Amino acid sequence: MTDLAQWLTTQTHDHALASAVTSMAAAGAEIAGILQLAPIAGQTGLAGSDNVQGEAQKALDVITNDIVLNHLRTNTAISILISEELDEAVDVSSQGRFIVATDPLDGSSNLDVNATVGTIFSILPSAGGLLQKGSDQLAAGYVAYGPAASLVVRISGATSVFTLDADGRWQQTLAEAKVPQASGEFAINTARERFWDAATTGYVKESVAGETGPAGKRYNMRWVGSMVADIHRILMRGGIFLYPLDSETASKGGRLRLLYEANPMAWLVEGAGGRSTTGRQGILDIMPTDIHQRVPVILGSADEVKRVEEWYRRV
Ligand code: P6P
Repeated sequence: MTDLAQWLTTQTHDHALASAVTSMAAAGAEIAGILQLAPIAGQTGLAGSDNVQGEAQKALDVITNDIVLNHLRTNTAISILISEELDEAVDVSSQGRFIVATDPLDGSSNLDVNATVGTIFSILPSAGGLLQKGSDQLAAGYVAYGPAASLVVRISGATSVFTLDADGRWQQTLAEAKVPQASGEFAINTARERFWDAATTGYVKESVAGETGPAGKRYNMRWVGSMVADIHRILMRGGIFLYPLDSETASKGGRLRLLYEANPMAWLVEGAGGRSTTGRQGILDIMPTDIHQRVPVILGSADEVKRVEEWYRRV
């Protein structure tokens, strides 16, 4: 079985870039161990502080951010860390060639109910500065802490999946993830319907109409409320994830963050043959204006994403 180190040699000749991925994978392996015991250690509660998003930080949001930072500080290839949990970008190594943007524990509100959460990361060239398009990413990945710990990572080729073994090593369990072009499964928080725009409303209504409607097939709905869990399902069996711009999130530009949620997920999904958009623009084409910028996120099976884009052209 191929492990992460062996796979990386087939994906890049840039040992420094490979080491940046390796550092994030090592942080993920350490976090996996901590999460398994967190309820016993009493670490699923609040930290008593808020992050830059104004969201109450879980103790593990802070702990996992520190773990990521500790791993990156040992790697001179890393120049800067951008994190959901840090108001400002943090300098790591002056001669580093890569910027890492991360959500160290996405979906942490699900920790209390033991649902899958994750660490998401994006790796960009330091030369490009803090604000670069997603298409400038050099690598991206996430670790899904579920029944198994899964590392999903892409440099510039295929999106590949690794599973953490009993010795703490990442063993390749899927060489090339493929998002099926067609799907009958959508993921959206339907409790927000009253805030949706006409395109989202039209797309969901068509899907719910099933065989009797214009889509002409039956749909199912899944929503974990943890982006890593929902995206991993879509990478594994297809589907479409929607957190569209709505009347409540419009003033902030959307709900999910561009640099360390939308961009890395778009990189991974497109590397697996899927498609990503805000509804009106490709996610990877967005020029960021702020390191914590929020954007609408619609991504997954190409046929479904194209149907949403058609709705945005129509209304
Ligand atoms: P809602 C988790 O807080 C998160 O940032 C994503 O992981 C997830 O997809 C989304 O928010 C869930 O949002 O509105 O359903 O709680």
